[in-house]
Amino acid sequence: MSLNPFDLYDVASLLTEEERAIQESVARFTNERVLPIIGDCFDKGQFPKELIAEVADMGLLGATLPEQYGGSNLGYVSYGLICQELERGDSGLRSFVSVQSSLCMYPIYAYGSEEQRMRWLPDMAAGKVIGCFGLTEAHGGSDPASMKTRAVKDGNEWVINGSKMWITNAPMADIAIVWAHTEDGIQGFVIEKGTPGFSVQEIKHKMSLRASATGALFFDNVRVPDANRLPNVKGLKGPLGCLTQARYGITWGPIGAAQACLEEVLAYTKERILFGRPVAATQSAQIKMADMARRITAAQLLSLQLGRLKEADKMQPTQVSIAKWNNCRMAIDIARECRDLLGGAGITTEHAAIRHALNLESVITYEGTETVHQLVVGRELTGINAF
Ligand code: TGC
Ligand code: FAD
Repeated sequence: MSLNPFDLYDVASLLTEEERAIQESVARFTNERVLPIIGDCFDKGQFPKELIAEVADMGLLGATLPEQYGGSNLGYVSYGLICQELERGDSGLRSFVSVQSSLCMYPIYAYGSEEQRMRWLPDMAAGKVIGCFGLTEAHGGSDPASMKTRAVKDGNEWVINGSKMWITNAPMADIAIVWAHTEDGIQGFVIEKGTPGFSVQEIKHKMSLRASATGALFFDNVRVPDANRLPNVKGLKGPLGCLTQARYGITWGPIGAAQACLEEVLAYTKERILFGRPVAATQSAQIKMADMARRITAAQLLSLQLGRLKEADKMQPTQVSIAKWNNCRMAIDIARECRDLLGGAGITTEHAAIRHALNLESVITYEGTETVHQLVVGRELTGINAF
């Protein structure tokens, strides 16, 4: 019996029936609704907003949260598979779901009051309220503790000044989760669109994640009520805890991007006749594609075990760093090699490889650059902080 080239180790057999069903339904959505339009969205630099309602109807926003808050109460392996199948379509769509679920709904759920949960989460799960997450500032995203954004208490309100840069979903967000220094350490605030002094500027001319909306946030004496402060966390561990959630999902996403690239070159090299034989019949092309399959297989097993650790509440941030580093590196290398195997045809968005390769330049940078994750692992091994 021949093996599935995209699942050589039969990872599907390690999934529950529910997990397989979710993967299949998101895969169908990607094939039928995302792939036909995404090259065009990337060309035009547009996020496909028309898909938000469908993504919400499928229960993909806040998928791991309890149903009382609009979530789907799914396990973390299911969430990972959702990320994988969406990113097989495009990293931009997966980013939208990651930010909404792990960076916006998660902090409201984990650090918010019951009133805040009920106020925002059901509408966010329904895709009626879109969120963005403001941690990075222009002067140095790798070192968020150096943020300059400040919130000062004034009676029952907070006055926020500063700015945030490179914020996914910002141009279309109804609320922003913003992290600011206070007298009491870093705290999170929910800032609503239209609040006086709060403005958003779209970042244009991106060559990566073009089917995702990215912006900068500006706060000029923005006043928010104390009811919009997330009361249950203080310090850098608040935003870093959200990053751990999002990074976990990101370990799965690039597997989908790499699978899409491999699928494309397997078909292309069988059809492309050079020197009297298909490119797929050459030893060097086979070695390249075999090596891609090997790296994808290793990444699948890494993320699955990470997911099982997470479900058992045993996952450590260092383990997430290893998988984020490994799987982003695996996918960007594969996307670039696939672009090469497509020759000149590989440079347009008619084929997916260049779009994935360019997207992965962001994915390997955001949520902690490759270097940041290497240094997290180095710190774990040596006990010495080299940041
Ligand atoms: P450090 O001293 O290590 O830690 C400070 C406190 O935080 C705790 N902690 C964590 N908690 C949860 N998850 C983690 N991953 C954590 N890492 C650390 C830690 O225990 C400590 O708690 P406590 O109670 O002792 O105070 O902090 P550090 O200043 O040395 O920072 C280390 C470093 C460099 C790893 C951190 O600053 C870092 O991760 N930098 C990278 C920043 C980053 O990834 N930004 C991403 C912005 S969001 C984004 O990119 C979204 S992209 C869109 C999408 O997701 O699709
Ligand atoms: P810098 O931190 O300035 O890093 C520059 C270089 O220095 C990198 O190569 C880095 O690896 C290296 N470096 C850093 N520290 C060290 C060290 N100690 N030793 C050696 N080298 C080091 N942020 C948000 O808050 N919310 C979002 O929604 C969001 N979305 C994003 C979407 C996109 C498309 C992009 C590109 C970014 C997004 N980000 C977001 C920001 C992202 O998290 C940052 O870009 C990232 O954390 C890196 O920060 P930086 O760009 O300021 O680079």
